[in-house]
Amino acid sequence: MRRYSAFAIAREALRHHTGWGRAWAAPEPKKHYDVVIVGAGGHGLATAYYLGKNHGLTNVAIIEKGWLGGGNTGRNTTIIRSNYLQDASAAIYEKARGLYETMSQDLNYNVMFSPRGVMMLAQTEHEKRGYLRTAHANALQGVATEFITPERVKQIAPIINLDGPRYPVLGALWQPRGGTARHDAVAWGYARACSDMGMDIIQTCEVTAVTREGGKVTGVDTTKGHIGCTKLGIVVAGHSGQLAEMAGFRLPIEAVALQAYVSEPIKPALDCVIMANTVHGYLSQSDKGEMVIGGGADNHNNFTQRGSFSHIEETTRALVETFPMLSRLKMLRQWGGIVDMTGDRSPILSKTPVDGIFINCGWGTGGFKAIPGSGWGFAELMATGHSPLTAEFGLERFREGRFIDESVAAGVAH
Ligand code: FAD
Ligand code: PYC
Repeated sequence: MRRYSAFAIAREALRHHTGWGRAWAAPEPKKHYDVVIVGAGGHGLATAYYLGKNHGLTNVAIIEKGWLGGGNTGRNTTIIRSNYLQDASAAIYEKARGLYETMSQDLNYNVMFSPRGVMMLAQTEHEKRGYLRTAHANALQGVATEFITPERVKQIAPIINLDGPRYPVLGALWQPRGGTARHDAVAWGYARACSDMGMDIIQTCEVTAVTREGGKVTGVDTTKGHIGCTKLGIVVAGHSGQLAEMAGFRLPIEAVALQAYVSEPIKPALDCVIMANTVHGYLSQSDKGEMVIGGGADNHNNFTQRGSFSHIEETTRALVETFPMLSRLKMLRQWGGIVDMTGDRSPILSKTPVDGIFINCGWGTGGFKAIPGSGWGFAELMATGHSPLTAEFGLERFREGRFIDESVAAGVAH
């Protein structure tokens, strides 16, 4: 792989940019791999990357039915934070947040990590008590958050109206090193690094069946033929239920559309991320100047990857009391992604009833922030059979009633 650098940009500028190579190869599938990952979203690609980097496993294929990063990874609103309540969650999300800090250097790819700070507004007494509790838990977990006063909120985000008649701002849970990153770049950076390690990323190749023999995985049938493997990682977000069915087991997962939209670009007005979870809305401002806005998940199961007028109306109405300037903006475009929801709003990173098959799903509305930590832990689980990062997130927790309830920290209404 040719390294990207200031020197390389200068050199290419002098020769009309004719020397850039492909960022990743487009190979035909081989007959057999040590590991096949289904799904070239952030979690699938990060898993492959850490399988190679941390465990020396490079005979790996990542199979994607569309284009890499074209699922939720390329559709999210890019918020990164680790202010979760339970220890197991804080550990994996903080691991991920830490890896984001150095991801551009690690991958030699600018993922535009911007630790601009994330605040979750407290707009009811109940919410305030909840965030105070989270701030205390985070202090014990080594996650840097604090509960801040309304005055400090206003100082950080002057566009806010603290004194709404229904939901005045009572303070906020503030994570100064939370922020955003460019979502496509995260997928592209991992893809380039995986390809450089000799892994095969096979796009426009849909997995249609999972083959097994004597309770053990043997491979997958795809639209490009049968591909054999010793280990299989299923990392397909909203399609996890279908893949599990192909493999012969069931998952406690529902598929729901989550939508977002952006406004016309305006001059810089907001330099942090704000989530207003009581009213179901959140916003940040992109580098292009658009207000990036989202609300709650659709309240019915579906597989549509698009937005709806009712969602714009509902979310904008919820936000204008606290951000009156939004009422003056034109909205530009909207979209949706299919998210994979568990009952406790925590992910599943687990072995499965089929020998050799591992599942990584259930990130629901909040998995972008987790991509590097999830990839790190899931790769360790697949390579060695155990990872301290994923140990609490096994499928057996649903049978044993050991839920990891993160419905408040998830931040997005379900
Ligand atoms: P995906 O990126 O969806 O990748 C799964 C891939 O599997 C897809 O590319 C799909 O095509 C492929 N696939 C499916 N079936 C098959 C098959 N049969 N064969 C081959 N390939 C298959 N999270 C945050 O942390 N912060 C946010 O601000 C945030 N905002 C969001 C906003 C929206 C509107 C949405 C929709 C999600 C948001 N999320 C956010 C959640 C986050 O985007 C997801 O949790 C995360 O991207 C999931 O990544 P993934 O790799 O698991 O899934
Ligand atoms: O998990 O922070 C999050 C999030 C924000 C918007 C959607 N998910």
